[in-house]
Amino acid sequence: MLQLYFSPMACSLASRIALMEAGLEARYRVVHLRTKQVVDDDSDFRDVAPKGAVPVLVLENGERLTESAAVLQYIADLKPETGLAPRLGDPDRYRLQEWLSFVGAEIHKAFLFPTFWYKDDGSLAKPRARIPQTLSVPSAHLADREFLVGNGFTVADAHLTWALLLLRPAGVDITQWPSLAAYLERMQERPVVREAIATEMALRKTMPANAA
Ligand SMILES: N[C@@H](CCC(=O)N[C@@H](CS)C(=O)NCC(=O)O)C(=O)O
Repeated sequence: MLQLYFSPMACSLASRIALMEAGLEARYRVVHLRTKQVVDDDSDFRDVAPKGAVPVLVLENGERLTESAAVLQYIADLKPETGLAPRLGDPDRYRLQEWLSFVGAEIHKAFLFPTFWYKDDGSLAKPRARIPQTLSVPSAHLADREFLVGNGFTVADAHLTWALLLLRPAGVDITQWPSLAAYLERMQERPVVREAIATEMALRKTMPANAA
């Protein structure tokens, strides 16, 4: 069975959403990000993942896959009929990768990650200054679209949904971008997305010293 190492409401939420949208069973293993402890057996997460970061997907053959963009596409490709990713060769596949990279680099690492992990000694001013320009891109794109790519929900939507959810605790009010706020509401109306968030929010309450 697939296994997903995750931490409640971390970027691994997108992988949980993808697995659930694909109807794939998985064993979900909680990682405490600050202590790097795997909660169910007290083992050291760094033995599984030297990067020390979630998500990690353990494949059926035992190999471990990291990096959200890769994990999300792998999950989507296990169930191509769900349309969670355009098929290889479809030009929209590159649009999907474009959005996965954008969310991972320009939103997650550019300002979500520093906001959650670094003490604000003034060093967050520059990452924060980038937020309006960065968010104006998906905001304009979604002004007349329901989804990021094509006409259906893809793993890029799972990734962006997670990032938008974390903006509020990061102190960013997304109602400044009405199309993003409306998009987030739409995504949260999806039963799977709602269930995934509820599961992880409940778990998060049991791990107060965890991050992100
Ligand atoms: N580039 C990676 C980033 C993964 C990442 O930074 N995960 C965070 C949680 S959102 C994490 O586990 N951080 C713990 C750490 O870096 O020590 C990806 O997109 O999957």
